[in-house]
Amino acid sequence: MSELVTCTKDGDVSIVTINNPPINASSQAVREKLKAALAQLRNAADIKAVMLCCAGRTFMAGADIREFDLPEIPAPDPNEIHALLESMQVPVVAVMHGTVLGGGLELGLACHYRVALASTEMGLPEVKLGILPGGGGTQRLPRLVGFTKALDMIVTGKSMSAANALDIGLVDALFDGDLHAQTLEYCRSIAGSDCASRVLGRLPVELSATDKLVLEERVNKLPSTEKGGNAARAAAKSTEKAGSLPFAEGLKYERQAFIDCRNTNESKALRHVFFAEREAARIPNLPRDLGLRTIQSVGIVGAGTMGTGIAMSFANAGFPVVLQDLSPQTLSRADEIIDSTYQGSAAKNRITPEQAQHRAGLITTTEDDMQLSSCDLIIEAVFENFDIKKAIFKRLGQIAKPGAILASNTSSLDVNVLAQCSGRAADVLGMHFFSPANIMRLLEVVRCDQTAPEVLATIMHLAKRIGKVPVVSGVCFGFIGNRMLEGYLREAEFLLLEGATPGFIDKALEDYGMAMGPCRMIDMAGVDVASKVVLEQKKSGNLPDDDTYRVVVQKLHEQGRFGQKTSSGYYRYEGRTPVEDSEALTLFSDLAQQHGITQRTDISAQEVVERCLYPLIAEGYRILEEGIAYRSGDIDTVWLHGYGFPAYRGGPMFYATTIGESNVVASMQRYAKNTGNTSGYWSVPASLSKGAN
Ligand code: 3H9
Repeated sequence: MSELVTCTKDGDVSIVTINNPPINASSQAVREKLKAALAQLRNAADIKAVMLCCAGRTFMAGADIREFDLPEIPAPDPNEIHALLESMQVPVVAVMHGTVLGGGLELGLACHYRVALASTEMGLPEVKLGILPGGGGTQRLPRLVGFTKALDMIVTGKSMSAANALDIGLVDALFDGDLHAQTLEYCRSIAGSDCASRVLGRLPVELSATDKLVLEERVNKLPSTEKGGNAARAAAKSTEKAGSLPFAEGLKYERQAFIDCRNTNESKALRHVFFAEREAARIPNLPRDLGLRTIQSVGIVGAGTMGTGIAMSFANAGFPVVLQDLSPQTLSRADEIIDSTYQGSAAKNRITPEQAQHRAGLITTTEDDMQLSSCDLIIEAVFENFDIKKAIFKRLGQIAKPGAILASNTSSLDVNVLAQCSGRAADVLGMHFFSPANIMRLLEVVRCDQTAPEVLATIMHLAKRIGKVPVVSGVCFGFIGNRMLEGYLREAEFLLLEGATPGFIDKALEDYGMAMGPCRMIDMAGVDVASKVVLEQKKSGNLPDDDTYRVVVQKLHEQGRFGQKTSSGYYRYEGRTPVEDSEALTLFSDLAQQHGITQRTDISAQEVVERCLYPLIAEGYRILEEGIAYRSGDIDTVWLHGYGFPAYRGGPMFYATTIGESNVVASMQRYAKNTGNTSGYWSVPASLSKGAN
């Protein structure tokens, strides 16, 4: 293993290089070596400047997040390193490239000068981990770039380009090309300069009346402490302290606030999410030397909303796509959607007009399925009709070139059966995109009984190339996400029958943090679509054959209340705004009466949240027991990226551990008793009971 920190010399410039791949995180070992290197350089009489660089793809991209689980940050403390840098007798230049984030930018702020490659991105993303910059970021940045600009970076956690950083004075010079050689020259130009005047902690910072107003407005717009806003609020407060406390006191304040944030559930959840997302992309027990199949072109069968969205996902990443459909009308509608989507993105300056044209040009629409035969990957995305899908897989098995991967975008059908129909089951898997497929990042990659390991690995790798967050699921009804959703929707509907209104249920769950409550969600996705799934799945025996099971959605469907598209569903709609509808409420109470369900007025928000979430969580435990998901973090990733579960709660499985599995079990047992349900809806999975003991 190469040295974590090396020290070399070029004439009278000393070059300190950190080498801790992949992102040069500031770990205890890195800090220890850096401290030793700086201590040596303090006494070197023959140097005129120090370059502080990082090897590999990036300058330091932050503190090692894993250290935050330890009771203390192991010594030496980052602030000790920063103080050493500031007290050097010769100018120290931070030489930045890649992604200079968090503790990495704080390291740079402790240097006397900062130079960067033009392609560098920099920022203080700590709030995204539920913490705040704890290595002086909230105290030094306002002194360098002014209070308002610093506040913006610290509270949003957003990165900025090197060009913007130069504009606001965060970096002193930008270089293109040979960063090392140009910095050496730069070092010689500043050799002998007064570095004490460049120590940021010594600069004054005062908050003007405007700064104070900006601060107030900013804080007022933040989510509450309980709803994921704790870190951003603490970060704003700490940045404010730069204006009111002496530097050393400010550092102390910041550190305590950092520790307080680090210990919150918000931060624990967000750190869990960070690692879970990365872990989800890993397939356990793959042979090390497994080769991937080459994917350079993609075919899609079915040019409806899903197929078109999937086509754009690939075109966005530069893949040529053949989008095939038997209906010329569907194809011309797809062409229109593709053009208008890209033109819309160009109009909003998200992409250039040239990019829009290029991306649209990558998608060829055709009625001729033989054009799919040369594609490396073919994704079937027709509507959920098993017979049609079976026929398509039979045909794809015949026309696809050898080695091509065949995927189905089904959300509910058995992909193992489709694999058999193709006659080449090893090449087949599921790719369950979420709608709108060109926007939503989640991709459930469904591994079938006979999917070849390299096929699964190829698609996981490909998913990352098109910017998706892939999660592997085994084959089962609804895969990970929709299978868990079922219990959630079941209870939402029972609550409607028991007398809760759609508005009350949605508000309770949105207050909990869900992006959208269940009633609004189905109204948006389409009551007709949801009802058909229930009907089909009841027929196939995947859902309970119980008269009351999801009877509400079926009744709404029967009444032509399809949701937003017919301006009535669980709600009635004024434009896009849902309004509580007395007709719908009467429909629910009539249904309750028919099924002998007594309505009550004592349903609390807490009951709504527990009754909807606990069946969902319990299903997650079953999914793990059955090996459908590899890890509980995978399940959390599905819920965060596919269903609007609040990241600051870490996902349903993580949430269960924060509130205590024994509490989940006790509540489930209570609801089993109170609701008097004997259909096993409240049965507790063995692993959840075990976790509770
Ligand atoms: C901080 O700095 C606090 C300080 O203010 C104060 C302290 C007192 N730690 O994302 P990738 C791993 S808070 C540990 O796939 P990319 C990651 O898990 C921190 N590990 O690469 C993965 O491991 P594996 C502020 C980390 O090229 C591997 O590195 N900084 C860390 O797509 C590659 O990561 C941040 O929040 C870390 N800090 O993206 C930046 N970062 O291979 C967080 C990454 O085993 N990091 N790993 O799965 C990122 O945003 C992205 O990793 C980055 C690279 C953009 C840098």
